Amino acid sequence: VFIALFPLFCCSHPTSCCSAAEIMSVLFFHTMKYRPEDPRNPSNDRFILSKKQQFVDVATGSLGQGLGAACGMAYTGKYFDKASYRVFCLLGDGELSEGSVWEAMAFASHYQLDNLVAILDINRLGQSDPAPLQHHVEKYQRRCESFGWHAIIVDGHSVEELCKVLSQTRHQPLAIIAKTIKGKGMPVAEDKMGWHGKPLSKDMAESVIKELQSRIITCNKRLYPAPPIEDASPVSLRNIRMPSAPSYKQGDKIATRKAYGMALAKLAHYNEHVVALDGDTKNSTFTELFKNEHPNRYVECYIAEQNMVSVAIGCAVRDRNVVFASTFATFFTRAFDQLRMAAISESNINLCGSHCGVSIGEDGPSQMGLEDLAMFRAIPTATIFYPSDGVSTEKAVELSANTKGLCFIRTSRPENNIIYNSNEDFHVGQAKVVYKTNDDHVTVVAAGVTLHEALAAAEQLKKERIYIRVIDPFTIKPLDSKTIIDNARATRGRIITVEDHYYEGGLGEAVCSTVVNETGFTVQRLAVSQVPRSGKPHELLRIFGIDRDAITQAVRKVLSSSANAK
Ligand SMILES: Cc1ncc(C[n+]2csc(CCOP(=O)(O)OP(=O)(O)O)c2C)c(N)n1
Ligand SMILES: *[C@@H]1O[C@H](CO)[C@@H](O)[C@H](O)[C@H]1NC(C)=O
Ligand SMILES: *[C@@H]1O[C@H](CO)[C@@H](O)[C@H](O)[C@H]1NC(C)=O
Repeated sequence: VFIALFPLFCCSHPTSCCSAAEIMSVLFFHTMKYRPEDPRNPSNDRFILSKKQQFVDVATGSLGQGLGAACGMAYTGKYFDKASYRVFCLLGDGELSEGSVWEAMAFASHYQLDNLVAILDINRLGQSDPAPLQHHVEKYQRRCESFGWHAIIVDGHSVEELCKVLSQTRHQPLAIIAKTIKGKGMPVAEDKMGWHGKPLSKDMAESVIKELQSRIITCNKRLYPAPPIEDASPVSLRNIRMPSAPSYKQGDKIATRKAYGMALAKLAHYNEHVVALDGDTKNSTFTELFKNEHPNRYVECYIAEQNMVSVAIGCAVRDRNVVFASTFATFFTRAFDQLRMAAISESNINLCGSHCGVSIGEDGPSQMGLEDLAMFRAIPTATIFYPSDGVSTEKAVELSANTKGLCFIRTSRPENNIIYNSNEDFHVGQAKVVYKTNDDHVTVVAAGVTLHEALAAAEQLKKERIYIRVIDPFTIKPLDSKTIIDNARATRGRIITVEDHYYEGGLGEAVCSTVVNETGFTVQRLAVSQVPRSGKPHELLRIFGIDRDAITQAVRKVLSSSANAK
């Protein structure tokens, strides 16, 4: 009955479903072990429908991402949960042109994910053209084998063959290469181009349903899936707290990227479900410090950032782990589609991007994160932490572990002073006024290295009896609108923002949109205006107009133009 009716469940893409009807039936009524009345049971086998429809654990629809998430689930099952559940991922042949699929294939075999099964629905056709390998199933088999998988070709419409191969397990991930016919069971559409994503007309649908119904044989045997082995223990990820306050002293110097690695290692001592992923940058992001202390909870994802984000999503599914994935901030841009889909999946993942901005110095423009704030600000479920010292970085890690949705922590390479006391309280959406007198003329909003430049500018201007207020937003999203507006009112609406990011989409634009309705406010923005080059960090801050001198000049200019306006 299921085989007959599955195509009708997905009315928008009937031909895509027809090729996979037997596969779905065998999986759900023969192979998979689960409690249908308890779909999120931690011990259930997992299923990911990568080829287009939305299913339980992760949203798909943007092709090529399902297998990476499946890898995260299988890695969790094998190495963290050490449980018996298996992970099944159904892929289309069209999506096999995505490079991210092959990043996942390499990951799965490297970590010997023998609890992972990929079923490739080779139905020959894509949306506007046949898939490049058409029905050459042996070519798919060779590709899978060369990636270290055990690959078996089957007739994807043979229930017997599917039952047989899906029960196999080896010490390798298993690829079932299922030769199928797109639109199978719909005579007008079978193996024909031009039917992708098209519903049948009412008449055609009726005749197809009639034909399918005639094939249903009634028998008294009730099909019921086998129950899972209940060996995945329940996990609580609530209220994950640091065991003690930060141990920095005023006057210490540390880069926020290093403070991040230390904080993550510290948090993991307190909670065994904190795990860290990195893409071969661990001695730059400082997740190396985590790996040294918790080697079994560190996952090296190698230089495959898209897959790293998908694996993170998979590890976080069903609240099994608190996941932190780190690389240079700028390399998350190539995983923007995965991040966007993480929001749709309501995934709870934490990301740390190091090496933001021109202040990284000599490594040059290709390594500088200058678009990351714009990208993360555009994601609805994202929270963006931009800590400016060791204390606030440690607080950002702790808050991130307890905040739903995507959390992004932006860290910097240069060493800077500790500015906060260890007992300072931090909250998402709460800014700090870090420099203030009773006679301030301008409010400066800055974060990371530019906050330290703003503090230096404040000292410099004080000598000229020009007083400024300096605000550390702590989170760029949500932005503490009230603190910014209240303080800027005290400086007659004069605001200057300074950021190590391009003008578009960063801190300055965030501040502009938060004060948009205030009358008499002016916002002057300092940011990076062009593609930068390599150089010494302080030289680059000067050249791109975001250092202490640029701030003092901007303050003088704002004051002289408002004096002229009177
Ligand atoms: C997309 C991306 N991810 C990460 C990095 C950071 N990174 C720079 S070099 C490197 C190692 C490169 O190894 P390999 O390709 O073997 O080059 P080689 O050993 O020849 O230097 C990494 C991870 C990068 N530059 N780009
Ligand atoms: C990371 O380690 C490698 C190998 O030891 C070294 O060559 C490289 O300079 C290190 N990178 C950083 C940023 O320390
Ligand atoms: C500005 O005012 C408009 C109209 O009242 C309102 O819809 C919007 O939310 C306000 N924006 C901000 C940032 O306060």
